[in-house]
Amino acid sequence: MVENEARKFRTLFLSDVHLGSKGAKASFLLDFLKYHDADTIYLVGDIVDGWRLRRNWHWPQEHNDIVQKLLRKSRKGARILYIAGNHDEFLRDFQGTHFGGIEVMDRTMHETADGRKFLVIHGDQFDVVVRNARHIAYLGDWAYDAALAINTVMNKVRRMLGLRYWSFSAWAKFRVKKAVNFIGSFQTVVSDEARRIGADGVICGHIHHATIEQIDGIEYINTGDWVESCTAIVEHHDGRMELLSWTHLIGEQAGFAPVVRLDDKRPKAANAA
Ligand SMILES: [Mn+2]
Repeated sequence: MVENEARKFRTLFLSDVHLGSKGAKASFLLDFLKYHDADTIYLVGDIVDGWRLRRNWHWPQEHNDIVQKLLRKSRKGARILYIAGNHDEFLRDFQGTHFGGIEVMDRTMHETADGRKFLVIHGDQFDVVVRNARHIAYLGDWAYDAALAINTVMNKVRRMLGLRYWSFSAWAKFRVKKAVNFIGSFQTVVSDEARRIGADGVICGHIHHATIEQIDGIEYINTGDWVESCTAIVEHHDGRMELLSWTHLIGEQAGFAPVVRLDDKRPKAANAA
């Protein structure tokens, strides 16, 4: 049936699924993966919520199904790259290795069909820079590098102590009134990094706030999440980037009929992380 055929893109970017937590909208993502395919798939961090799994094992069949679905796409020829996030940072110890055909790394560069270079990174690395942006701008490059190193060490120690990752997004959400400013700071800091390494843009996740926008000449793209907004970024075969929102797709494109009933458990629209 033509209407049920998957849409095939050049690249698909997903992040912040948080499998292993009760918040993961696994059935929506399963449905999305059924109707959306790509030559290359980037998992942009926090796909598995290791921090939560350690405390409270929550792994229903649907979460397994997503892993199986991705592995099947890999077997059928899709290249899958898994960029580690802070919730699945255990993967950072396995950089450069392969799991069932899935390549693991901390960051990478993606080149679009029309030749633009995008830094692909989860984004938690910049939490500490965001918090101390003013001081670091004043102190310069060495403070910036030191801040990144401190953040890594601090969270490694927290992990050893069994503490949760210090989450920028949770912190920003806690300070609701200022959240928009923090999202703005995050976007600026991550875009600065893309500029620093000579990229045209950046594709990240982490703050659960999907968008495609220009920030001082850098194309800032955030994949969003599958906890609240259920969003993904796709690259068309001509290099054009598009933000897909599953809640919009199921509403507007009857051809992609969802297999799950959505009447009573429709996720909220995208909002500030
Ligand atoms: Mn994160």
